[in-house]
Amino acid sequence: MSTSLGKKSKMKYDKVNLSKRTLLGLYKNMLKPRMIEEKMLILLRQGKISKWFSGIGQEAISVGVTMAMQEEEYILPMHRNLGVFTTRGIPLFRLFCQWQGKMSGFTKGRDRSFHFGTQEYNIVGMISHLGPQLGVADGIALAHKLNNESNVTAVFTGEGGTSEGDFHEALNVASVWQLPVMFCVENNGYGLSTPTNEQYNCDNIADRGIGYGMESHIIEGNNVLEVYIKVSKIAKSIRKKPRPVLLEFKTFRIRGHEEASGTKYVPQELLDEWAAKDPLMNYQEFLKNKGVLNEESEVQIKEAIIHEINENLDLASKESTINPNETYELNDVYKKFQYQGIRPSSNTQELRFIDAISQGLSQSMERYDKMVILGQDIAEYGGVFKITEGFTEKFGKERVRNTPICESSIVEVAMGLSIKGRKSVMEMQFADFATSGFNPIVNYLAKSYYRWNQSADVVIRMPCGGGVAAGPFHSQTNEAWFTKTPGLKVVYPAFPYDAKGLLATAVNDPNPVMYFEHKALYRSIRQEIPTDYYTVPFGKASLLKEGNDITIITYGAGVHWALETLVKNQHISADLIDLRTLQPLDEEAIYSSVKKTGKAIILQEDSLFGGIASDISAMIMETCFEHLDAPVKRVASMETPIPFIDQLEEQYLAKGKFESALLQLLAY
Ligand SMILES: Cc1ncc(C[n+]2csc(CCOP(=O)(O)OP(=O)(O)O)c2C)c(N)n1
Repeated sequence: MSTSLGKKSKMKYDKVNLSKRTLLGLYKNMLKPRMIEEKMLILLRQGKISKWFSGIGQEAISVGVTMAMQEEEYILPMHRNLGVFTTRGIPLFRLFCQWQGKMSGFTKGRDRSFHFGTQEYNIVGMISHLGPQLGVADGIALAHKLNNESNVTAVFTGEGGTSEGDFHEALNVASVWQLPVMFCVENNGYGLSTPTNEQYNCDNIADRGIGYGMESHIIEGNNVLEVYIKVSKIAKSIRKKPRPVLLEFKTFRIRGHEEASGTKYVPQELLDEWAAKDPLMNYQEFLKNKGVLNEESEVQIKEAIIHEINENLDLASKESTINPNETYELNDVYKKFQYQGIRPSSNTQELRFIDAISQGLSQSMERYDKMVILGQDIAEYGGVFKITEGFTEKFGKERVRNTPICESSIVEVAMGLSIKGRKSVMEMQFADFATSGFNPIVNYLAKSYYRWNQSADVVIRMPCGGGVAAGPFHSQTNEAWFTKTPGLKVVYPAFPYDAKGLLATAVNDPNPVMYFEHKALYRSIRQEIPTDYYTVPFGKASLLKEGNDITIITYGAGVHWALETLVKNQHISADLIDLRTLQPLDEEAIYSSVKKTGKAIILQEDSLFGGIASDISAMIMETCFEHLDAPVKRVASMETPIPFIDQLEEQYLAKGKFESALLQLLAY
């Protein structure tokens, strides 16, 4: 053991009424991560591992909290919480494989260090962005609450992470919904090089509890008995009376942020002061004074741990390195989904686009009695577009949940629900506001299955699009932000029939689906559609018109613009392809049509650069070059933000440019 007590210890352990077994258990559980870390520091110096975030000096928190939890309860740890993983009994072989990027780790070499979760041990690891897991803990806790399970969820963050919006959003949501979560803040003095007085401006982070209407406690984080006893008591009381509690653990980061960055910026007195409060050495001394531990048993315990470390490290090092295989990687981006075609019944009714979405959503809620809908103003008010009108009467407020204005947190809650096996549909009030939930969508939902095979069974409904004189923040069609991100599916219907059937499939699919619904179509497009439940497959475009001279490829409102143009120009013989889903994309439908017609025009409502039209154009060029009689043409909106007033919006939108571009290409 390299850490010494420095000055004489000031740590006080109150008289406790714990069994010898528990006292020793706490000791062994703290000793193991300490000894693993000391070994890792050696390997790091030898260049055998790439990075290490040390939790030395903070083990009492990981261990005390984990031992206060029940096995079936979820813990969401951070990068310094090795003690959570070891106390939960994860085999060291698997941990070492994880850090070495081997197949027997938890992410098949796809993610590093503690960035993984495991349902087997009820642990959900962090993503680099620190804050998002706080909201994920809310989602897990919500599922427990809805299931009437009296479980607590514990989630960790550093004091640096509390400055992120995710922290505020997650605590606020947990308080409003009274979710059984312990928010564990490890206040270790520094966030990378930033001291606490440059991070927040209040005495204690626990003081913020009052602002959230939440009980909070300050706990001496280096005193394992205090951590274990207090957290056990709090967890027990949460199980009886579900509610969130904010816990601030006072501790110190004794080593650098990560090993390469050092501690030069930390005053030596502080390091000395906290070295004297080392949680392990002090506790070891206490156990010896109490007669629970002696020199001989100490040596025995350490030898057993050294043996376990060396044996497993040896095994992990012998495992062969990953053999890259493209197909294998690609097959793990999305969870396998066996599409079940459910045919529509013969009963039909004429519905507007908006009613078809509402009916589809309602039928999915009937089909999945655990499915939850989340969104702003969606309960009694029925949503700003009235899609969920009448839903609370039908499904209850527990399943049709009004949320505070916190898009990030709600995406994270949806992720947490998925971890607990519940489907959810989130209504983004306007697609534009996805920016406020962007991080968890593209980093958490999208990457989770690839990273540790945890699917995000979430649909995000995105009311989008222009032509409604709503200006730059209520009119965007931002599908390109998501088609660019592997792991997401993107759906964009143009007709009531497809809207209803594709929404059913989106809910059935266990992968995260961005479901775009164009606001201008809501009340303007009607269709006779089946009344009962049915599905429409992803990745199958619809050929709306058949012709020989040109292929028009579009989706969403673009489909209706193209139809209008063709009605006006009856002489044009065109294939009109409505893509319906952008990810997966029906490449076959595009290629076979272009090979037949020899000309392709792609119409997209979004501004041109970086939109999906560019990719489709490149794909046609790469695949159908020999069949082309003209350059592929893209028609899109102007390269400006979308303006408010009619005249400017009309000028902006691609609609006005389509006809002339089409005629020009035909004449080429
Ligand atoms: C969104 C985001 N911003 C910045 C970082 C870089 N970063 C990683 S850890 C860290 C410090 C975190 O401090 P704290 O939350 O106090 O935890 P500690 O490392 O002290 O345990 C920073 C700035 C990041 N990973 N994510």
